[in-house]
Amino acid sequence: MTNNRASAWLAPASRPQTLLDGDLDFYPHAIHQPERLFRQLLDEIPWQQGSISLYGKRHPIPRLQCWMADPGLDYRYSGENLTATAWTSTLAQLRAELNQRFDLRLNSVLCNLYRDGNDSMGWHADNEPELGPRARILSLTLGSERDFALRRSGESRQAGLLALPDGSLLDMKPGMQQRWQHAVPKRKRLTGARINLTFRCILPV
Ligand SMILES: O=C(O)CCC(=O)C(=O)O
Repeated sequence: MTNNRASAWLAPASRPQTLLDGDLDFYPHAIHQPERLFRQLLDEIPWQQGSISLYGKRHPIPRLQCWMADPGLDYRYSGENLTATAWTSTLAQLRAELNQRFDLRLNSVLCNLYRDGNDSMGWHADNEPELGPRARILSLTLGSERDFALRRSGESRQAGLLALPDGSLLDMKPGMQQRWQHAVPKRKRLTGARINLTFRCILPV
């Protein structure tokens, strides 16, 4: 057992499954002790109910969320302005480990809490201008397994479903957000909660 502070959460490096012609790397077991990390984050993150505007009316989004980022890095996402919350110690540590492992400069994370299978996320690509044209996004799943649906940009037909287990990591490579859209569909019978963390790098304006 290593006591190395640099690997408090990440499991030893492993080879990913490469999908979508190289646009997506999938690490099924990226976190050790994912249950502990899930419980800690459930408690530690100041979860908020966000809303979106549809035809002039505001509607609650079907999940809780929190935008955590370096100071001043606010984000416009799904028509909503997200104000940066300061890093919690756990997420600061996890970000440092991911930056080191993947040689990145991640400066923000969108945290989503799917309370049960009624919570979901609709089709979209993370292609906001703040991410630049070559966005690289690391997406971590903790808790209940959920399906990650994929379709090609500009098509309405679903191309596939990837089951994301507890402790898994997706490395969405530059170009994926331009070529693919993704969604987390409802699963009405599912009672367990899931946390998803999408670590991003917001570019200076
Ligand atoms: O929950 C997920 O796996 C997807 C999250 C997502 O698409 C996003 O945060 O933009």
